Amino acid sequence: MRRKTADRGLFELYRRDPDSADYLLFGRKTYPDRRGFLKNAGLAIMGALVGSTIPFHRNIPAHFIPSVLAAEDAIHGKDGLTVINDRPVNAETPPHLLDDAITPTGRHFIRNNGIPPKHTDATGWTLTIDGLLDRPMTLGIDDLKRKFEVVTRALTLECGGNGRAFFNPPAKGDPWTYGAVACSTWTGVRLADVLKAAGVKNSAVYTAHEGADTHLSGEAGRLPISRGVPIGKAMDEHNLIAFAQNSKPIHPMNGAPLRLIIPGWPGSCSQKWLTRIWLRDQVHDGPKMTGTSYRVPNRPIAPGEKVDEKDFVIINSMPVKSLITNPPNGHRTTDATLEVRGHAWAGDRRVDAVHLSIDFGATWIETKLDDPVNAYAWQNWRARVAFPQAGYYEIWARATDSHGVSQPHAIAWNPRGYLNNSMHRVAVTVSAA
Ligand SMILES: Nc1nc2c(c(=O)[nH]1)N[C@H]1C(S)=C(S)[C@@H](COP(=O)(O)O)O[C@H]1N2
Ligand SMILES: [Mo]
Repeated sequence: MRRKTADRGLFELYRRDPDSADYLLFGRKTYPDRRGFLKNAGLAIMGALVGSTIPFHRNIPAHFIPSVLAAEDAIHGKDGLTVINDRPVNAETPPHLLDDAITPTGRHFIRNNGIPPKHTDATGWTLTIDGLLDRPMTLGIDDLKRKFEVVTRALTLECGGNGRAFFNPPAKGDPWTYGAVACSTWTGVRLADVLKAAGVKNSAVYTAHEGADTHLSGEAGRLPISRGVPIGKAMDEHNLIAFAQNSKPIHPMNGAPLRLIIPGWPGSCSQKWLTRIWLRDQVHDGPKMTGTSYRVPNRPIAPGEKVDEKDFVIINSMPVKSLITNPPNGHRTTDATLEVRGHAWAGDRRVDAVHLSIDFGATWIETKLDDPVNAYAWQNWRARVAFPQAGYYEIWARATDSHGVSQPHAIAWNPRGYLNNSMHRVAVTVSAA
């Protein structure tokens, strides 16, 4: 039982089975009056979460998640994020807080698969590049800065599971809604430059990334996640080995002091707390590379359909998508016109257009779409929308990529809840002035 609580956080426990979560934490079945008595392990866990003893713990109701976890300053240096899991820590950003062209660090989502390292000092941190290379090397962060050109770029990072919460039947995993996406600026050296200096052998086909975080089980040497990309993608000049986020040291939860940014592909390729890049002669088979992790069926399937594991393929480029960052969902106004704005991105592609509808898709309004500030940055768009009369409206946003592919209405369902790029909808109620 202890092990169960150690492996999963409160959020996950309560999502799966609230009564057994109560049993684990409160040491007994839920009573009809819905009050519990936190004791021993449960009390210790709850205390650790809130960072203090809980004098009135006897009054805590069943199915209880401390509200401090949902409070704005629950994670130091983060601002307004919604915590969706505490172990591992996972937090997303409400769409209206992603309104900035460049995402401030405080609003960059957090997606952890394990326990972040305690020590994230840049001094003494090393990155080993080994495997199928002519010149394997171990470099400090100062070595990277000295030996390679330092570049700064705005790069979009989106979790492969963003939008999972809307899958029906539900998909197992963190229930991200809209906000597991961000576009901060990242400063670092090009992964391609470093690999070229190390001399990639012809036999190398895939990278393997390792970080300093630890597995939830606490087992020494067991990695929570280690993904990689094909050499072709690895050599793309837009990938960075980054040591700064928005011109400051990287936030500890976003991978300080060193991380990969592989833009356009699932966020999971962008290893945080980076310690090693290993060049392999086969598709990497590290944790979360195999089975159904970050993989989707190789053909469209019906919601809930069972698919053989051999028919799953690794996700590469993320699909075209957009987000409405103004107005917030549920906006009420007496104004007959409104500036609607947001961002759009399309994995390895560019976004060619973003259209809005306020009549449930009958007609579409073209928005003014900016070029990306650099390749792989999301593109900002805006439009002035006029509402014909008072009433309830939904604004729908639909981006189209450079290959003419648009966002769908319906989710392309898959068992693990990846790649939901269905249109973002925001409710607006206009009342007479
Ligand atoms: N070492 C390590 N790197 C990691 C992860 C992790 O758990 N450990 N999570 C990955 C996933 S699934 C995503 S979506 C991105 C999230 O980056 P962020 O937390 O900075 O937003 O980091 C990736 N890199
Ligand atoms: Mo992710």
